[in-house]
Amino acid sequence: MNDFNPLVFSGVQPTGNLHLGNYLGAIRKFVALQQSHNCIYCVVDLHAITTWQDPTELMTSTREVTAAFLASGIDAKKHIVFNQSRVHQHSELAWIFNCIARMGWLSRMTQFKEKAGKDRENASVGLFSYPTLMAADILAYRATHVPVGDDQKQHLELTRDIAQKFNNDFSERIAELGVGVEMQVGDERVNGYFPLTEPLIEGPATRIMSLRDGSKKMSKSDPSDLSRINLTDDADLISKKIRKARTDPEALPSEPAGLEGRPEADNLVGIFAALNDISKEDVLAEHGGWQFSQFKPALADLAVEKLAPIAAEMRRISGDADYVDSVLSDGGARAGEIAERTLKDVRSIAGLLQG
Ligand code: AQP
Repeated sequence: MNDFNPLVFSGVQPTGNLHLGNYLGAIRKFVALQQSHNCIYCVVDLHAITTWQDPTELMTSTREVTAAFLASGIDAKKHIVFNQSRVHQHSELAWIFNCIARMGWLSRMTQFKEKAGKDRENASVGLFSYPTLMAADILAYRATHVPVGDDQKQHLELTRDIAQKFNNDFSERIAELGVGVEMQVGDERVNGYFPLTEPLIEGPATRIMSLRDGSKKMSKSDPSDLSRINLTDDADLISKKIRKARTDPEALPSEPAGLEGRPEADNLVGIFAALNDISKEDVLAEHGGWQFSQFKPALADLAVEKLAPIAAEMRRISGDADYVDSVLSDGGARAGEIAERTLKDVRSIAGLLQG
């Protein structure tokens, strides 16, 4: 635990269709955390351009993710919603972190290996250094908690490594300037400028898998649209995708242990649990022994019931681009003030002369 004021930060990339994995793994948690924390939610357009994006589509997607945040229940007045590129301090801090992070640390990032694929020489430098920008997103606000899906766990560990190295490398300077905060690290109380941010990864939906292949995560970039439920899909399409979802021939077990070795069944039970805010145990207590021919229609009804109102609200909000832009601009101004306070300290800590 650290002694920083609790603050939640997270981001979503505007890289195409938002899907059920993004919603259950991230956005729905963002909504819940608003009750207990101050929250900053960011549409990370600078992350998106680490792979090629058509500029017009990028602007549309940025507004669409913002509309999804608002339609899901994020309160942009009480909390902060903005797009990353408006707050230049993210890029400035990312550069400083590029000089803190080690090549070896970034070389171990599995997401880079997956996204770059075999043609690594041709990947952008930005894709390689993506995790240092993510660390900057979080630490520009000295955020203490980050709700994310399971796939981001390694990046969060890197964020902690960067924070710790910065705190160690500049410990004397931080103490001299009196800008540190006392925090617990292992058995010790230490003084540091950046918190060691905690990931919030829990519940039945930390990794929603593809509907076509239970070994792959549901993803925006999967070429098969049948692999994912998009937040904009209508009721018929949601039902069709669930009907066509790959399963095995067995009935559902009555306890979670019976889902072992059955990734597709496990995934559908996890989705049902997450949509209903109950555990997998509860789902199986009620539906154990059911064939998929019975369970899939029940899941489709539930998914439509939960997602249709969000899709309708998203369409309504997306239709008013001026309103969406005003939310982002207001959020960007408020985020920029906080980030600038951090950067002022960081420039002094690092010895970068100003003014
Ligand atoms: N399948 C998933 N299950 C649970 N959570 C997920 N997230 C993504 N996929 C799943 C979480 O959604 C948040 C936003 O993700 P992102 O758009 O910033 O990046 P991503 O993880 O790269 O998302 P995609 O959909 O998989 O995009 P592509 O195909 O471009 O790689 C994050 O918190 C993420 O964990």
